[in-house]
Amino acid sequence: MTATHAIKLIGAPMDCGKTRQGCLMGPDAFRTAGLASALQSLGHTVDDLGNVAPDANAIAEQSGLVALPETVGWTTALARVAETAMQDSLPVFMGGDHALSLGTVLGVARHAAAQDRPLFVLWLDAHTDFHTPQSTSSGNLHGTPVGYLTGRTGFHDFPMFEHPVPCENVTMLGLRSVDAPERAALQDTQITGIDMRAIDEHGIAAPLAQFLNKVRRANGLLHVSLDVDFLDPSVAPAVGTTVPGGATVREAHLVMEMLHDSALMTSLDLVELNPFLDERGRTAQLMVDLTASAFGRTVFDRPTRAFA
Ligand code: NNH
Ligand code: MN
Ligand code: MN
Ligand code: MN
Repeated sequence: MTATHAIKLIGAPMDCGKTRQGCLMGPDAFRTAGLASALQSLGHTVDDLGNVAPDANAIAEQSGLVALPETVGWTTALARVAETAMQDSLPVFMGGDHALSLGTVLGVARHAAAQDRPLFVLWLDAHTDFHTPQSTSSGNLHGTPVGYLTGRTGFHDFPMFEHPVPCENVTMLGLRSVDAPERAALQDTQITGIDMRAIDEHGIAAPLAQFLNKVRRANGLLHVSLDVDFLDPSVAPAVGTTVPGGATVREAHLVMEMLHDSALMTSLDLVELNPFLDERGRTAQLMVDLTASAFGRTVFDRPTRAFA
């Protein structure tokens, strides 16, 4: 009864969303760790489209921002690829740093608008990534995609985000590093932010179930963005911005298993994997295993009779 998907793997070796380099090797690490065969073995059709390259543009560098023109070039290219892929598949974007979500969600949102369906976003991350190009103090544009996709002002160098995702359609899980300007801006929004303390106290399943019910009731599309630093650095060291106290292996798998059971996910980003920082490929392997969970892998087929 499990639905099979036509999955498109799309490499986005984007590395300009921050200064520390290495995420450009992400797509090949996902390939080497066996992402395609893991998904195929679950019965899905998998097509690896290779890697996207950024568009050229005439935007000028801007002091205080890291690689603005290149980031805009990736945004326009990825939005186009994402919108096209959504027409006949479930795209999995293999990053690349989190700035790639500026483009992927733009394209997904265009598709959702054309289908006249609401878009929901699940952000799995230590960080809220709610900056604007004005509010960021690091200048790292990987800290801005949620600001962009919810329609915050200040993104005038980027393509217009025509159909912003309503804040009440965004849920973040795993938070434990939020900058003061982000915190202040988030106060005035309906974004649901579940931090690690809330997960410690109440578990990760309840807020996720609540969010998934909301997506289902609205007949929404669901974009999931998985930042490696959602995970605790002890199990996922291959990321430039480690923050202690992250999700455990089981918490992360449970999220993915619930996503699979819901059958609601329509697109997925795998971001911030920096293979240069990995230990014998363990982070890449965990990310592949988590993705497999989101597409139906279980360790044990439960007898439906006993659990019905
Ligand atoms: N908020 C910080 C910044 O804007 C950190 C963002 N880094 C991330 N986001 N890794 O997921 O620079
Ligand atoms: Mn992020
Ligand atoms: Mn992060
Ligand atoms: Mn910041």
